[in-house]
Amino acid sequence: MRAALLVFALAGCDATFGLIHIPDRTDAGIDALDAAACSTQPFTNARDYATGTLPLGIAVADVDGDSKLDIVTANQTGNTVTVLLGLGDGTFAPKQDFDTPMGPTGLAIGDFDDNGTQDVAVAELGGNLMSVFPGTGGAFAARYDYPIASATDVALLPGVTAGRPNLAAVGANKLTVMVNNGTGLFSPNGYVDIGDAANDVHIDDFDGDRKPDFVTANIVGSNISIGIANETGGFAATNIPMPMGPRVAVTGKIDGDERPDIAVVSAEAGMVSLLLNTDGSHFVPGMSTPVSGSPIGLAIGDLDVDGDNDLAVTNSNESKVTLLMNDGNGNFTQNGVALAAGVTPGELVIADFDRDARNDIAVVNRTSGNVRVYLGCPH
Ligand SMILES: [Ca+2]
Ligand SMILES: [Ca+2]
Ligand SMILES: [Ca+2]
Ligand SMILES: [Ca+2]
Repeated sequence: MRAALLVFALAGCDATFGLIHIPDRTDAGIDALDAAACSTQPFTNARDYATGTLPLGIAVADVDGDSKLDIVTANQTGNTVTVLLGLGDGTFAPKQDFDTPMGPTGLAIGDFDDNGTQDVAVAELGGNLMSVFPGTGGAFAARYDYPIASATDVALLPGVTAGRPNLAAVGANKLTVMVNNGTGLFSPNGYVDIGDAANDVHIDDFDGDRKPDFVTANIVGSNISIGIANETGGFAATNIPMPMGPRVAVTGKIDGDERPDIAVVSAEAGMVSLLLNTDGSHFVPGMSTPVSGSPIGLAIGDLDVDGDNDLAVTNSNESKVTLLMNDGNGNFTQNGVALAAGVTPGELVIADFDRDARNDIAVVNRTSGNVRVYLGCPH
């Protein structure tokens, strides 16, 4: 597809100015160039899309219901949520911004009121608020703001109340469960004590009982908290020490069995660590991989189409993204050269934006104030 567009664009220039030489290059020739570039770096085709100022959180969903994935960011000093609507070919329309009250840092997307549109929940560290934007299919109805003990990040707790998701907001040393009343309105239902300065929360079912469990990465505590859901809607939480400064803990199958494992990135220690799920309630340390440049973002997904989960890490001080490839057993090796990012790359996500069955990567560049999207090869 890219080859065809390239030829068309060059032909257009020639017709207008009559000066630009059209290379005698066939689609097959361009495909060969693509293949050569792809052999050393499987994510070659990067584009930037402006967001609000200081984008911290990023999430992916089909916000406007056109079956094409969209990107949403939480912009702390911009005090906005940016929506980038996907065009389905790996490119995105210019941003639309929606105002938030108090400096958003993290977000979650889901259909909270079960009306068929994607809604957005935003954690706002600046005001200890959680705001909910009911989706109208590309835009949002009037926002609801919920005071909360502390909110740095928020995640969906799926299917708890009549199929409608609850939300788990984390900040400071608390996880707050926000219970959905069934219409997309939420009320707090107590706290779970977790490690200090929780920066990130992810949800998975670690013990296979179909009740969603959580993991949080806690910067000051230098630990992660794993919460296993009990029969009464509460959680039994355990803190596990990690290398200094954990920022993000993601979940997914890593070591070849069916149980979800955990990968953690620690910025000050410069380390990606694994915790392998042995029986649903016990985790053993796996391989540790040093990563330079104050790594603050981590995403999990299959980056080389071999069926197992790989990792993408942002090296925030080095303006790049490092890819760690899984051999299927939880042993990771760095793949090729790192991807060039903008200034201070932070959180990132892995998804297939151009619908070619190869995963792509989107990263927020905090200082640049944009999202860089890399398409998986070949294009
Ligand atoms: Ca869409
Ligand atoms: Ca909805
Ligand atoms: Ca569970
Ligand atoms: Ca793709």
